Amino acid sequence: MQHERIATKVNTFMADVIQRSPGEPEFHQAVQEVAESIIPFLDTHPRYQAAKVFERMTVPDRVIMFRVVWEDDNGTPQINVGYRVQFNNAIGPYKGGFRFHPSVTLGTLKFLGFEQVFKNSLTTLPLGGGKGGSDFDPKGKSDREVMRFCQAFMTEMQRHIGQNTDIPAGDIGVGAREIGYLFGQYKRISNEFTGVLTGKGLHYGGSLIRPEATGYGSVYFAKEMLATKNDNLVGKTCLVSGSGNVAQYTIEKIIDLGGKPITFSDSTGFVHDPEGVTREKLAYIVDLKTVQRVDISHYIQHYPNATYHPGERPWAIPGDLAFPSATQNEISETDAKTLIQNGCKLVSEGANMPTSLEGVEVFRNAKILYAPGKAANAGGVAISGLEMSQNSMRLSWTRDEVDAKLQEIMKRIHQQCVTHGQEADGYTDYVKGANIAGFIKVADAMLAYGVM
Ligand code: NDP
Ligand code: 2IT
Repeated sequence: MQHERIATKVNTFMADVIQRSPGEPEFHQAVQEVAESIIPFLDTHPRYQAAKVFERMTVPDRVIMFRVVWEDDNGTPQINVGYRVQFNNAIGPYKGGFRFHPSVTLGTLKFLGFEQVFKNSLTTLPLGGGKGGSDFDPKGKSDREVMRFCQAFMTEMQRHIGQNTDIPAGDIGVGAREIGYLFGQYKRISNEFTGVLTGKGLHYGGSLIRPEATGYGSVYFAKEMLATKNDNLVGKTCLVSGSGNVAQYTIEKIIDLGGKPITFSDSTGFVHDPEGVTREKLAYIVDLKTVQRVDISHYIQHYPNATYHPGERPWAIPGDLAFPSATQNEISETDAKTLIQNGCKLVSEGANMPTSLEGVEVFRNAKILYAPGKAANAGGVAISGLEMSQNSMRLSWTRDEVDAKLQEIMKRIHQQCVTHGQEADGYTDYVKGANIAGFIKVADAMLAYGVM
């Protein structure tokens, strides 16, 4: 009965969200997952409900959308769309990455911006949430084309961001190369050297451990979850998806902590290496993806005991732990069931929303250790927050100092999830825990500001 009443409330809430944001299925999915945690919580916390704080949180503070025109190497003008979704700055300036990928739409960036608000709140740092990007595809472009695009994109973007207003960073398709071009153009136009972007190169204001932070953080979070069962990563077979920034450092930290990564993927398919990816093999993957910029099928020419599976994802390979680290909705309901049937005990999401709503239900019903991206991958933005601190202080911390802070932050995020997500039978619902903990801090700040 209680269950049905809540379901009706969630449906009514979602009908309103969908009506206000038609044609944005990923955004609806992200809101629905949070609504299922927050709406029952509001029942016992009427002051948030009376002020309609959660309803307000589903509408971005503002959306900026603009044309980006740049010249390709043949001198032909190319047109893309640029966006910045400034979702919520109740607890700090807007913070979140840029994604450059042909699939980017306003709906994609609204889902990412919405998730970012809760994630950033969980980091314990004073960071609001935002996301931006473009439908520009860096793949197959020359460095100079990428540079011209980044300069054209930043020429408009620069008027909307700033070190105390909105601090972008990287995401899919935006790595060290793109951040360099973007920061250079911002600096040129503003005539100021400030920490307006994070993920910068070490020689111009970047933080040690920022490139590693998302992947390392996701594995540290897995370590915390396993510790609640008196377990650890030693000897565990690990399924990783993706082969970009997050996947690379996830693989590295799994190796460091004694686990055995046996898969990785990209948009063309996945590789299964039953002998395990070693540090040497990882260096080869990094070279393929960031220097040669080719697909991962080349791996098996170098390591013939591995197999390449075009057009597939790694979830049918038996493994103890799963680290989805590529993109949204890469684990379907069927994939989730297969993982459980094959004995998977833990899922730590390095990617944002990699599991479909139905897949999440499968993991929660099976009561495995399942950490949603907004908790497990928050290490990246947390170290971005520490890059901002170092920029403001005009000094930089050592690798060990930043790594220690990252581990401490992941512990605190884990603790918040346990505090708000533990159920009567002792099971920790990390989805509920992350959503409620993230919500409270932002909601309390919004209440303090009155009606706006
Ligand atoms: P990268 O661009 O470095 O790597 C992305 C990886 O995912 C590549 O292997 C890419 O394959 C693959 N991929 C991208 N899109 C698709 C798709 N539609 N289908 C299949 N594979 C795809 O990005 P990151 O590693 O930075 O980001 C990975 C995930 O982690 C994203 O969900 C991102 O939002 C999330 N994240 C990133 C953070 C960061 O600090 N960078 C922080 C927190 C979360 P290919 O090379 O073929 O394109
Ligand atoms: O999804 C994410 O948290 C990121 N892409 C990182 C954002 C950031 O500001 O470092």
